[in-house]
Amino acid sequence: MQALALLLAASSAFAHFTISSPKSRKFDEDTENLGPCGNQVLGARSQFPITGGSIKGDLFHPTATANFSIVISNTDPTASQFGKVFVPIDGGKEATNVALKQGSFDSGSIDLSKVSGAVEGANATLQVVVTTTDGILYQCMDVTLSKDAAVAPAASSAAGTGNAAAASATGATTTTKSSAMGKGLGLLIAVASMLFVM
Ligand SMILES: *[C@@H]1O[C@H](CO)[C@@H](O)[C@H](O)[C@H]1NC(C)=O
Ligand SMILES: *[C@@H]1O[C@H](CO)[C@@H](O)[C@H](O)[C@H]1NC(C)=O
Ligand SMILES: [Cu+2]
Repeated sequence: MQALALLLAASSAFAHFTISSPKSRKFDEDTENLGPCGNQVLGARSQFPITGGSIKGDLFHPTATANFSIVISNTDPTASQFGKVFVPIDGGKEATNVALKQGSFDSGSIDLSKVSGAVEGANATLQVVVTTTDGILYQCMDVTLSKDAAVAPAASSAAGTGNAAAASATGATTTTKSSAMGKGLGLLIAVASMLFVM
């Protein structure tokens, strides 16, 4: 039965949260709780639009709150540089304590045009800090700002709802449920085969 307890503990820590766009630094669920950036170093940069971009990801916990911050820098920002400038979403609101639900999430449309230093060609690092049942988790994305970078599809911005992140999460619930079911089934099979051995 000790093996079963271990198995259950391992499955509940699975993934925490991931970022799908823009490209994030390496994801390691075991170090995602280490700030800044889940203990990952500066990586390859992708292009991010100055206006109309968004940060997308997947949450593997029922609920969480998220802070989305940006540091305009050519080098890997230090822990104390993050959390000073939050990306403006929904017409200027700072993206702090954004409520997320399990499944896909989206920051909503980001307008960096009034952020100091956010000019064409500037390098920056975005950090998403998620507070959830197992603590505070970090993920970073290294970008180069560009007016020409592809803008997020209009559907994801959910303009006017005041909570783009929560609103867009509903659409993806089914996917998450089915993958959770898949995980549950896998666990059941693992448990069944263990009982068989015993
Ligand atoms: C998120 O930002 C808010 C507002 O600045 C701050 O009070 C809170 O401590 C931040 N949360 C984390 C986990 O950094
Ligand atoms: C941004 O970073 C890239 C390498 O990641 C570098 O080649 C480029 O010169 C930097 N841009 C600026 C404006 O410093
Ligand atoms: Cu977790």
